[in-house]
Amino acid sequence: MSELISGGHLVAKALKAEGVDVIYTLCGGHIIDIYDGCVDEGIEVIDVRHEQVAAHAADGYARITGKPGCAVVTAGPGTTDAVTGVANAFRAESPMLLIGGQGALSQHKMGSLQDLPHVDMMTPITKFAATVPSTERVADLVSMAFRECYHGAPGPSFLEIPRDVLDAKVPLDKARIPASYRASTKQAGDPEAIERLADLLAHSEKPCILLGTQVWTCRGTDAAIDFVRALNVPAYMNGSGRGTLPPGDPHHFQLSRRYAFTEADLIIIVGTPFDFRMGYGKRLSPTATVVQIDLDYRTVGKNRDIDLGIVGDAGAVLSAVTQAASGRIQNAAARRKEWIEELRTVETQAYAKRLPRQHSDDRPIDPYRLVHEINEFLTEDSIYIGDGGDIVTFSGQVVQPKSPGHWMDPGPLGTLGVGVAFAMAAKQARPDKEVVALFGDGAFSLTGWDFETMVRFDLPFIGVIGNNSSMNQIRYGQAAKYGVDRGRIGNTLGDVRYDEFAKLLGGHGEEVRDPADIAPALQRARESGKPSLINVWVDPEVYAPGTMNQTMYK
Ligand SMILES: Cc1ncc(C[n+]2csc(CCOP(=O)(O)OP(=O)(O)O)c2C)c(N)n1
Ligand SMILES: [Mg+2]
Repeated sequence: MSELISGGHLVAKALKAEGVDVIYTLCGGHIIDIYDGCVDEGIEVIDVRHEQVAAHAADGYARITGKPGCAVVTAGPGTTDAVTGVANAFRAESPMLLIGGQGALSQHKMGSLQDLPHVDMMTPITKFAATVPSTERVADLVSMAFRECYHGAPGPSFLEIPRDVLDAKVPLDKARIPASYRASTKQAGDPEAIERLADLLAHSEKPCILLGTQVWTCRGTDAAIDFVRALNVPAYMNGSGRGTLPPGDPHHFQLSRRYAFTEADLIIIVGTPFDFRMGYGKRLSPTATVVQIDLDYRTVGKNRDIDLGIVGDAGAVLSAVTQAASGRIQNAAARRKEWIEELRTVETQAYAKRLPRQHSDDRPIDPYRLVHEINEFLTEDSIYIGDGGDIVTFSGQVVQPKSPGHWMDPGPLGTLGVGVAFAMAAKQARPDKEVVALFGDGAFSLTGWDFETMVRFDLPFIGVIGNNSSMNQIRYGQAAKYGVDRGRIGNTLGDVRYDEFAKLLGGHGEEVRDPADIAPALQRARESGKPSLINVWVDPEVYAPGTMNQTMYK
């Protein structure tokens, strides 16, 4: 007779087949058999303090490793707690699998402990959500859920496994355990469209390209670099696409984006939707030729008319275009010298205008000074994470990751509380890297208890709290609308010593009030080799330009 195997052990085998080597979890009686399977398969179990963190960590793991992340949570409140993390991954196009427990099938609709309609709840925020109907199908459905994560633009999947299905044992030879079940996802785009884009590039005097999140998702960094260099195209980067080119690269531009989008004759948007971050496409010159490249057919041409749309993998498409254009581009590329110089002038002027703020000696500390110090502190091996409101808006302008894939922000859901989870996943997946996270005090408080998990698993990172004792990004809008007094309702936080909190939990902590102390404190945190929090008191009366313009609502 064939060996018997339980559902939890089948989950672990399927995770192993997918290459997943860690799960993020918070325990519950419904899911413990999965842990037992993980022991056999050598899969690490990282147990966190809140299920939201488990789901964000799975999202972060996917971003860092290029493999799907996995979070395992118990039925009912375990699963509802994880909803925000799944939703964040959904908007950020991050492939992850959430496995939720469920009451036994034999007690279906009887009011079992922690029973909820999880699949109904998860359906609108996942690419795939299903119940595993039998123990034999456990591994089959896990691999199906992973495959669904990669259909079009990636995203999360959800599976609930009823307790009796998970705990039951079936003969190993009756269980389907897929081992090879995925097609290549690298579509190079329609060859005719590639030719057209090559032609547009050959005739363009003032092209520019925006390298979005999918450039990193598709691991298209080298292709993007070849493209901008071979064709001499200035590049802007957003989301996880930041860092595709290093700061100082002749094709790296950031502060002149609005100017470029107004003046360019050809704008190529790669792997980022026309959502609020792009002003829904409204901020692009109406006379420019606009080309959009995306993994998802549904994203191309949405919210704004385009001249050419290409569905495909960012790296594969850009490589094909570079190849198609080489040979016919020589003069065209040389002609762009002036355009590049024009943008560089705009860029340099914008930088010079801000520099005094970045060097400000003010007390309380000007947030520009804080983010400037952080930017100076980052090395090629620092993964930077931003988690907060106004303080992170400042950092978006000033902090430049030095390497591809070294920038993490929540993405278009704008979820506060991703920071500790992303730090956890980044450090665990890439112990050779340094992790630097900037938090708003409001954002940190949402999921900050998981600092303890970082201590417990010995995952050192450098955490900085831009502490203004407020939910400042919201306060600005309230004060503008209702006046300064009424503008203080619902957005005030205490003067909390997050450095003491870090020490209480076994980490390193320091408080900074003087801007000259920021750099030495960062250095000491680096040398401490511990999870750390530097509590930097920043001026609550200073707001980022993006917050003052309320651009996120426009
Ligand atoms: C989970 C979640 N809740 C609420 C919001 C709305 N929100 C956006 S910015 C912000 C203030 C954040 O405060 P903090 O992290 O201290 O940053 P600050 O703006 O003060 O620099 C809030 C509450 C959100 N984006 N996410
Ligand atoms: Mg704050």
